[in-house]
Amino acid sequence: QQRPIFLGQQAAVLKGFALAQSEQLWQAIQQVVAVAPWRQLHTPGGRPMSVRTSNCGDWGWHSDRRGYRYVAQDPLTALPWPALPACFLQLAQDAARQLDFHNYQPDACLLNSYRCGTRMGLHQDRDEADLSAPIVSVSLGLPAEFLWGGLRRNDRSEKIMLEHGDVVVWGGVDRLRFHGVKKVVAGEHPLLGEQRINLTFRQAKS
Ligand code: MD5
Ligand code: FE
Repeated sequence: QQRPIFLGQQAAVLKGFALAQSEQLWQAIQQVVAVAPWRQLHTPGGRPMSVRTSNCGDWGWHSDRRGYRYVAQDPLTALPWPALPACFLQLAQDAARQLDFHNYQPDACLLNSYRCGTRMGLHQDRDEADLSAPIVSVSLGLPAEFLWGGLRRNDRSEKIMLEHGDVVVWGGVDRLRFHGVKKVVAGEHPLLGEQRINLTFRQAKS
């Protein structure tokens, strides 16, 4: 494992950190979405998001007319979200530890699937109770250009290419940076096919 590539004081890319486990992660993803299928959420304003999502863990991130929030049950199936697979938790905690976040207990994992043309606009992640806990993001499949901004929407943003197996940890002073994902370019990944999947680990409650 190479050194972290720091983007900010407390945010860094761990290049290829999940590579050795990528087949195991892909198996676990398929088990999660067999129970909690991919779906397209709508913004509180009623627009469909272009990304497809699912969740696992105690809490799942959801968005609809009533707003953004974490819910314990999948609104699509009325079932509890699938448990966080052991390999997910291990990877998220190992990655957080690389940046000295030692008591990381993610209770939510959002899965995002990006097909060719899918993007995610600039936003902040601020629906979590404890904003001092880091977020860990794992990129798999097709590459994407990630936009890494500042603490204000209009601050300049930097472009970073995230590839299969890359893990990013965002904590502390860098936790509330604006960020987004540029349109994913068509391609075929040998393991995941025509998509990019991102796993986003959060400590949603307490
Ligand atoms: C993605 N997902 O590639 C990204 C990875 C989302 C989302 O942004 O909200 O589903 S997570 C990137 C992230 C999370 C928390 C903070 C910062 C970036 N940041 O301060 O830049 O699908
Ligand atoms: Fe985000």
